[in-house]
Amino acid sequence: MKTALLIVDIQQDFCPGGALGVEEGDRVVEPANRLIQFFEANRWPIFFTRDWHPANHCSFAENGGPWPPHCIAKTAGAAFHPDLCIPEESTLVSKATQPDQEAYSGFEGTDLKGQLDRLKIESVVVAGLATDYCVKKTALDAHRAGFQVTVATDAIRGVNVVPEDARRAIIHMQVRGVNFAESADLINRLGAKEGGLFRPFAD
Ligand code: VGL
Ligand code: ZN
Repeated sequence: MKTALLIVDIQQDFCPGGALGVEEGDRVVEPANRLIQFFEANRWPIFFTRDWHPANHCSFAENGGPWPPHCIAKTAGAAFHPDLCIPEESTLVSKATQPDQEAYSGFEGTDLKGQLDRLKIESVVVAGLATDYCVKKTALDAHRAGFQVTVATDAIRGVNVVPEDARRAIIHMQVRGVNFAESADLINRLGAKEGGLFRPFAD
């Protein structure tokens, strides 16, 4: 089964100190990098989504939305975390780029589905930020589009506007048929099953 990696919104504004900092958001970088390097070593497709808003985006509080201004296109806050590995071959997916449209899912208003289909992808691994918004919506849309979906448990963190939102989001995804696994287990399993470079992790 051909698998792609979807890295969701690991951007400065979603990391501690950012405009919409997620608690421990930067902790996803290390496990995400291990997944990225594994996919890159196998020459399997990698997609990076990014929240890429215009300065007058409808999700910002000044325009009646729920969020402080964040991930404004081309600003430092919209940049990927500086330690995130971005292989040259990978594909960038910018979303929520229109002033009057919110898009938590990497599939909303983008050609992500078309790109995955053209590559004959059947399953996706999802990691990134934030568990209770863009990771959730992206994973659910991927599942709805017919892909087998596995979310890397150690490579996601939630905003938790309401305490336990991230935990509830995980249950919601599980009920809908999304799978969950630790990144090291995923790598070992994909390496063994799909004939990928097998680089088992000791821990
Ligand atoms: C996100 C809130 C607002 C996300 C994006 O990437 O999860 N959350 N915009
Ligand atoms: Zn946003």
